[in-house]
Amino acid sequence: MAEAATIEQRSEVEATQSERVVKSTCRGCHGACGVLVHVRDGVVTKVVGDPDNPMNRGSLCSIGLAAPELLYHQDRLLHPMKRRGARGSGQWERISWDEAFDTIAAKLQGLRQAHGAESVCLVQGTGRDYAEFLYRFANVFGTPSVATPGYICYFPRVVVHNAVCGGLPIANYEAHPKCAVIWGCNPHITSPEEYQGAQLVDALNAGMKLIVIDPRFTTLASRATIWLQLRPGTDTALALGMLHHIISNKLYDRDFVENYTIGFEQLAERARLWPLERVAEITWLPARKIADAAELYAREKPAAINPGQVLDGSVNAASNALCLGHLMALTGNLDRQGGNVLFSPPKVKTLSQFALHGELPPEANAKRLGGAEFPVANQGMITTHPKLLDSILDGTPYRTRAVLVHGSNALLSWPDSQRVYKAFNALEFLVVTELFMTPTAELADIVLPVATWLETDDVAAYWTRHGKVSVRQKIVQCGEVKSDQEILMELGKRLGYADKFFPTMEDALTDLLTPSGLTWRQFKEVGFLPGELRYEKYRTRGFSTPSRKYEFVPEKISAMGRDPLPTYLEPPESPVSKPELCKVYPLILSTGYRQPMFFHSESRQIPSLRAKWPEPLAEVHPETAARYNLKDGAMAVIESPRGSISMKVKVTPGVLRGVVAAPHCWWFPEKTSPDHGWREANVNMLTDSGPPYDAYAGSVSIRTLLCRVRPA
Ligand SMILES: Nc1nc2c(c(=O)[nH]1)N[C@H]1C(S)=C(S)[C@@H](COP(=O)(O)OP(=O)(O)OC[C@H]3O[C@@H](n4cnc5c(=O)[nH]c(N)nc54)[C@H](O)[C@@H]3O)O[C@H]1N2
Ligand SMILES: Nc1nc2c(c(=O)[nH]1)N[C@H]1C(S)=C(S)[C@@H](COP(=O)(O)OP(=O)(O)OC[C@H]3O[C@@H](n4cnc5c(=O)[nH]c(N)nc54)[C@H](O)[C@@H]3O)O[C@H]1N2
Ligand code: SF4
Ligand SMILES: [Mo]
Repeated sequence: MAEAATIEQRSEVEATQSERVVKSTCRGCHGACGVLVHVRDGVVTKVVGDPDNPMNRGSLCSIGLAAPELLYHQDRLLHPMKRRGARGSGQWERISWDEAFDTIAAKLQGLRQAHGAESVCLVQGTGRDYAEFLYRFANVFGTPSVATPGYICYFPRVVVHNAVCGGLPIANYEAHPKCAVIWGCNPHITSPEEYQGAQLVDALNAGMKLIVIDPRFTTLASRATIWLQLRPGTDTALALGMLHHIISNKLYDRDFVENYTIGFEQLAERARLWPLERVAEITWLPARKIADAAELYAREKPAAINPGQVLDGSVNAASNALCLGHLMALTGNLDRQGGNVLFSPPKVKTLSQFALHGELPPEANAKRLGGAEFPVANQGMITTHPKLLDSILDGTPYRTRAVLVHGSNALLSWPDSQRVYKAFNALEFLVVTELFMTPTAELADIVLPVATWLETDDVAAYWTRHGKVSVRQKIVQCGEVKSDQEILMELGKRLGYADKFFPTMEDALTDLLTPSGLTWRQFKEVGFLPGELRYEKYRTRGFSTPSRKYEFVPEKISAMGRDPLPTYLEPPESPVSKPELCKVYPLILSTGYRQPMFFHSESRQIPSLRAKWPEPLAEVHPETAARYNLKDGAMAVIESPRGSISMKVKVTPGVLRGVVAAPHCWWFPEKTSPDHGWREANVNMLTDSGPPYDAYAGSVSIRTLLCRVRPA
């Protein structure tokens, strides 16, 4: 009975008599929706949206609403486990936390002594609020190896935007832009990084115009003023064409360009190489439509650009970020209300402060796998997956022998799954900290049961750049689970670094909150901490760049020895770059469109969510279907030079002709064999982890490649 409920900001772990409601923050995805968690007799009964939270104002998505199903799922890991049989045999034995920690600590000590700290790699999946603890552990232990998807997701744009303007500019939906460019993105479903879908929807309802750049007819495309259905992987050419059009037609903001930027002439010269006719040929878009989009974006002010991950998971990752930054700057939409804003963070420690980045000795830092090759990834302290696989399998430039995974179902989400499988089998020691026994966890020596967000105290949305943090509270405890933060702190202590890790989680969070002057307990009362909101800060203090201006030719990128101006490379596998291969694999495979009820490989075991989307659907255009004899609802085999998978066909006029759009990370937890069907419909069986890579960030073309399709 919600009416009788009292709202408490306190975390209570023991059972109580009546229902209570606790404010917290969801972490079913990247978003940070405020929630009210209803608890009766110590049991979470439901999770609803918090109307007072400015991020979501009461709305929640299906993943958030299903949180109690996740929390109490019968298959959750509740105790540490040690593998008994061979890797992947599915034979496990329960052990105590003491035994687990002692075994891991002894193994890591031994490896460090024999082969150096760099023989141990820490792995994290997508951005999560424990990144600062993971890095702290790695830095204190002395390994430069922290492998994350950051090189194909988010960090190319973070580092590049930081070079051009000193921060990451975020679409300011709250201030209702007049126009938004949704660039390979589905924010109302994905809330990627800083964005909250709910705010975008509000802005749309207030009359915001949309330019949607997507080979698929998405829900947002259906509301677009202009929909650019481009050939997958050609975004950089499109962006260069838009830059060219805006410059050559003098549609740019002269005041901003003259007073607050440097390098305009060089950019103009580069852009001249990209006349619309050339761009039209590459992108398969009509030149007139590109011009219309450029004009709409340049004229309708304020306007915001909302980039998706397709721009990062590309061999053009850095160029894409350069182009988008330049579009924002040229049109004067940078750091303007309703444009793309450089939000000031709330007063908490930065990730690098809390993570003690300064503790990692320079000689260890210099050993980062791929560090010299990929300066942008190196600056983000990211080891790329391909370089880690090379290190494990080939011992180049040294051998990685142990991996500690915190939140990655690597067999599903990393490029080139067969190679990941080979590599994980070749490891001396693998620890996986997980919610469920995933196909990746099945390969581990030790599996540690992790807490959900309902079982974790945390400063939520810590790593994002929308300028807000909010409280996440430990409300219940299932089995013996511990949060990633607690696990990493305890392991740090067992390795002899008690001085670097805190006596309790409360102490750690109070330390993280130091600049705010709040203790963790006080923060729980406050619940929400915004940074200072100020627009057009450049007018008084310039941009945080070496020149204090927006840099069209960023000095920091030049200093990395990379071209500071954007250029377009064809995807490594495309009808243009590989015409011979295209005769055998004639279709473009676009991987990884997000489904609203699954976060990557998660939720496939949650009944209410799986019922809404029971199986993976490969989308093809009716003409493509007719040509390859594919029937709507029938199974098809999709093949690339690397492998073969099966998915159900969805015939829809909404996808570009000649393209197969397939979701990523599909596995089948219901299959009781220890591989849980990870090879069957996993799109990364088809992707490649080999070169070419983005020369700045080491990204791979994980979302665009060639394939062929036939009825199963
Ligand atoms: N082909 C293709 N591949 C892609 C993509 C694509 O579009 N196409 N997208 C890429 C992108 S952008 C990203 S970011 C990556 C994502 O890749 P990952 O983040 O590695 O995603 P998952 O493989 O789903 O792994 C997450 C795992 O963490 C577990 N988990 C959930 N919460 C926690 C927690 O709090 N602690 C711990 N320890 N575990 C937890 C889940 O059960 C799940 O098994 O995938 C990439 N892979
Ligand atoms: N529900 C849910 N939410 C998520 C995730 C999830 O797995 N599920 N993953 C999270 C993560 S880590 C990330 S990085 C974000 C990603 O989130 P987004 O970037 O918002 O979304 P995606 O669905 O990956 O891709 C958006 C659109 O890009 C289109 N697209 C494909 N190829 C191209 C191309 O070459 N160019 C252009 N312009 N468009 C293309 C696809 O058709 C798709 O409609 O979502 C986050 N949120
Ligand atoms: S959008 Fe993300 S944070 Fe918000 S309710 Fe859904 S899963 Fe939770
Ligand atoms: Mo991502």
